[in-house]
Amino acid sequence: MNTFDNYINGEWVASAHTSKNINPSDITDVVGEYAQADAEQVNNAVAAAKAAQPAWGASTPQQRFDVLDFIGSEILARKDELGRLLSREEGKTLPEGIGEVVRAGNIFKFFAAEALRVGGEHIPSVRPGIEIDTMRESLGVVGLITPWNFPMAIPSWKVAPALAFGNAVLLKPAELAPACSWNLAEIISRSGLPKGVFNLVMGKGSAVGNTIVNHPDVAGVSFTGSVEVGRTLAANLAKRLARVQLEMGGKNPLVVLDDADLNVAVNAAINGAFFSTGQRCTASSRLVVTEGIHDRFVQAMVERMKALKVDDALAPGTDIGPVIDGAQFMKDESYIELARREGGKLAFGGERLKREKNGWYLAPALFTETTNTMRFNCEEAFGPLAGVIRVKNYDEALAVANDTEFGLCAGICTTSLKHATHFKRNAQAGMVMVNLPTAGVDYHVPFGGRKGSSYGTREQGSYAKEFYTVVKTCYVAAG
Ligand code: UN1
Repeated sequence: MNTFDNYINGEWVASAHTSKNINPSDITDVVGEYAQADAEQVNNAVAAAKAAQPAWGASTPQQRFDVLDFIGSEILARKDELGRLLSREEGKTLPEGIGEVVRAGNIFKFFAAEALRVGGEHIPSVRPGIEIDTMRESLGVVGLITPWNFPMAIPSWKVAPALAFGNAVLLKPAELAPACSWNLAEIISRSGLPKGVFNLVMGKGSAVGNTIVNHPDVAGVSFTGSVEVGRTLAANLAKRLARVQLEMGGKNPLVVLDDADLNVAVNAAINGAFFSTGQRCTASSRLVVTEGIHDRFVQAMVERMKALKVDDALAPGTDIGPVIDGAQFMKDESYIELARREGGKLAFGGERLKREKNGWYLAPALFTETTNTMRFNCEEAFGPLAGVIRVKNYDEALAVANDTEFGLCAGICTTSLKHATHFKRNAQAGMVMVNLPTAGVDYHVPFGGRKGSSYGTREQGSYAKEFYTVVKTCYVAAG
């Protein structure tokens, strides 16, 4: 069995304990054993990062560009191999896995160029004889804690801006899918980045994550994961006045109006609710449908769902791969049971599927006759489950869409410019999609939400620098 070590201060470091990374499409297939860092190793990584950061923070934009460009180029060149590894460890289909790797490569390319664009401003003072400059400096040592559902893209969209703006990094990937981050670390180890600037510390949130969060030398933590963990993390970081950026759950509405193109709406709903096994914080889990199109929409959804192939993520033609593991599978089943108890009508799916390989296969489930106040429509399940909520008209649809404690994405399918424009302005979400799935975003624009979905500044695009830099304002008396 292959064992994969942590990467600390430019060295591969073994740990006393390891954790098995299991292929959810075939639970007899172990991807590898991944080291679990202990507190001492995390502390060593923080010390290495702290020692290495000032020099990296003072490096030229060209040096940073070259390192990030190298990483991006290698990821893109190895997209098929890394995409296959991603699908094997996470369970999304091979085209989705390769797509995610390409996205990660492009993210590094984007931030390579962002390193060249860190400018400042020159502002005349309101007082005579004084000149003012604003500039951006690195934040310092940052902790990056990432989830299993985008094991290549999310580490990349945190690591790339962190390095581009001169920070030193501790990356803690999710225990369930560390292989992509390990490969990212291996590429980084050959990129010319000075030792200590990037450290990979794998292991449990309760051990590795907590040590990072509570370490006085970690200036900020960017986290993607659950609301419960995010809340505790923010409280702990606020106590020591460290910077925090959280991306958490969603209960994203996709509104379908009477005037929608039915085919467009069904494509958006199938993709948004069920692709990547529904394991996306951007998934469309609430389908808010006006009564004139409701029955046709449900019928067309069921027809499409019958044709979806749920199987091995790596098999050609698979539309939906397995659920990540047994615990998530049981959570999905408990939400299916909850929807039934709350009076939802199961229109399709929801049962465990037997396939050639022994994996966590779940038929995507669609519930109708649900209301927005059911717990099923309030809590994020993180599985291939969706509830249809029937509404009278656009006004009710908008009110239902906004009636949630989350606010990541909101989608609408309509051919009315008036409703699309009104929805863009009035949806209480960080991202709005018109005639598109709520999930699946570009890599060069800001990503983030409102209310319980996000906390802190936006990730990605040119907005990423708000988290990874600090602004300094300099006053100079000219004469
Ligand atoms: C996407 O929908 O393309 O964890 C990205 C998540 C999000 C990323 C979604 N942070 O699902």
